[in-house]
Amino acid sequence: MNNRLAGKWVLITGASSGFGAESARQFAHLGVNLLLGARREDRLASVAKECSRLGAISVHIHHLDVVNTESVNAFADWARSIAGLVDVLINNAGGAHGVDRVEDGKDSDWEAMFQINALGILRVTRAVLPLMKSRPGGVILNIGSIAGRVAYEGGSAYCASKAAELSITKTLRLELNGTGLRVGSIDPGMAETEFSLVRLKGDKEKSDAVYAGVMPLMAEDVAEAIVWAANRPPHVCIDEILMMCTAQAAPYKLNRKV
Ligand code: NDP
Ligand code: 8X3
Repeated sequence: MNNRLAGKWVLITGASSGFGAESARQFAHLGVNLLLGARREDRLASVAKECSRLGAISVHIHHLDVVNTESVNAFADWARSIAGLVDVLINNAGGAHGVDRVEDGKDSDWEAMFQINALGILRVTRAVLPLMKSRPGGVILNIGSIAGRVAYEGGSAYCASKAAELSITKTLRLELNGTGLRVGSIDPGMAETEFSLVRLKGDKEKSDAVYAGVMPLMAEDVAEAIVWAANRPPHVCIDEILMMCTAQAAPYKLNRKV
């Protein structure tokens, strides 16, 4: 693979686990500079250590809560003070909270999902765009989901927040036309990360059951798609990638061998 990213500045939100952490590791192999954010700074520090070992030119970490505008703006100020610019922005922070049907839904879960998955992308992009506008060839990749395209029972607010992500991505694609910046959405199906543990409020047994009898996507598979999309030549924009494990033909159509 041609490496067009060596020496570039890559900013990843939600880099403390799952797709974000694995993308950081795979970008590190290409010799980039990394700016990593999330709420769990101890986890960020371990990811940073690995990335340095794997070949990143430099790795910088900072607390980030995408729900909080002050935190997002402070993060962007920090990125400006260290790097001055950003070549690649990966809006990955996100997740699901709960599997309730609408009739039993909790305000706190609904609000968390819209805050993190939809408004979080808007806040981070607004704050980081000024660091990218002078960088034709820059890339913004937002992490969506099959859930943003196909609704399923128990997924109302998560699916809606990911549908919002896709609309935000398409809006940015239009608004940034002519700047040389590229914008795309990477939309995976079920993947084994901490996602289900968070969604099921820490219930490990239920979380393990989500992946029982299937070979789901792994963080490595999704990170490969993210890095590949970011590494295209400047005249190529990957607008959307929809990817699922072979056993999953739709969110509700899973071939389990159990
Ligand atoms: P993980 O739970 O492993 O990772 C989620 C990441 O998001 C963590 O680093 C977490 O960091 C961060 N995060 C959550 N809330 C916030 C916040 N308020 N501010 C900053 N960071 C936050 O799950 P995945 O890696 O699977 O999820 C990554 C993305 O992929 C999410 O957008 C998710 O919706 C999406 N996705 C996941 C799929 C799956 O099946 N796993 C499939 C399709 C899409 P911390 O807690 O330290 O803040
Ligand atoms: C996560 C994939 O199918 O659990 O976005 O909604 S799914």
